[in-house]
Amino acid sequence: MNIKTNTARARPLADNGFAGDVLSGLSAPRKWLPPKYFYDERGSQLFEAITELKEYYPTRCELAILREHKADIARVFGPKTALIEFGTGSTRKVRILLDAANTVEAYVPVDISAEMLWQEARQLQHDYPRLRVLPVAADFTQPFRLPSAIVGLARAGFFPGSTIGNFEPQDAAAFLRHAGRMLGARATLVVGVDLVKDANILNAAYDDAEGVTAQFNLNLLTRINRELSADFDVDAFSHRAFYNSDRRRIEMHLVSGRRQTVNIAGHAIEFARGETIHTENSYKYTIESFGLLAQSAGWTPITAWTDGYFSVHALAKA
Ligand code: AVI
Repeated sequence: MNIKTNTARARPLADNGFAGDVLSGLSAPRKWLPPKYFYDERGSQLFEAITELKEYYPTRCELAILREHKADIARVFGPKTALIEFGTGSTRKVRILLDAANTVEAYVPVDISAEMLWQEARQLQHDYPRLRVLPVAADFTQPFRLPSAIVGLARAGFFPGSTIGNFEPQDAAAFLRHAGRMLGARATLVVGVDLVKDANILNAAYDDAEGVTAQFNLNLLTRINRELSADFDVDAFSHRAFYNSDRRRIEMHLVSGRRQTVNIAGHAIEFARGETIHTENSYKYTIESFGLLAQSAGWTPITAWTDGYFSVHALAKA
């Protein structure tokens, strides 16, 4: 056990979600932190910067696939459709589909970060005045209430960005099942999925020459320092990312450069030299392996568009 409690200053582990998750992850035999905590304001800016890097191909490839096949993708939706986007950050990708799909009558962006959601929704409503834009501030991985204004419309889901790759495969299947329940019978779902490829390309995408991904990873420690009164010496940790070909995933870790003790919310966490905190997995699929995953979750693969690097899948309810 490498967590010690200073009872005078310790706060209970279940104090709040962030503190509880950090302390339980860092007290596990193999230390880990949930990747959802990357995205504070600075982390979101750094992720945007990652999407512009020459090494980070997924965003560029997905945008190009959406542009090239937008008419075919739009045909999957059918007449009088409500398009529901799970985890909308920016609306850059959905705009490509909206421009091609004149059968989409309502757009429901769902995101936990309410401020960005309202801002993007307001701008989209301004740019698409005939579309009903109905934002829902919610955790898209949990059941949420869809707006009553979409009653009577067909439902299509949109989950771009290969965010599904950040879920463990069984959680990805659970998410697809949940999306199926939320969307209902005869629904369709368009999902962006990154593909298995040469390890050198994958390694470079997650360990770029400018060190932006390193800053993104290390920012998690800065956030813990700020929000949980911790004393991580951020310079004493370094970024490590590599493709684990057995598990078909990129792993990101933060490596302790020396033996050290870090205090977090009154708890002392010991690090050996070289010990790592596992901060993210980014699973890669083949067209076939993702199709099988979708089938196991009650969806029928209809079409997949790909450039060999990235893929966009259309699924229909089985
Ligand atoms: C958000 N997600 C799909 C990114 C990915 O590629 O797994 C997060 C990321 N982590 C490092 N670079 C990008």
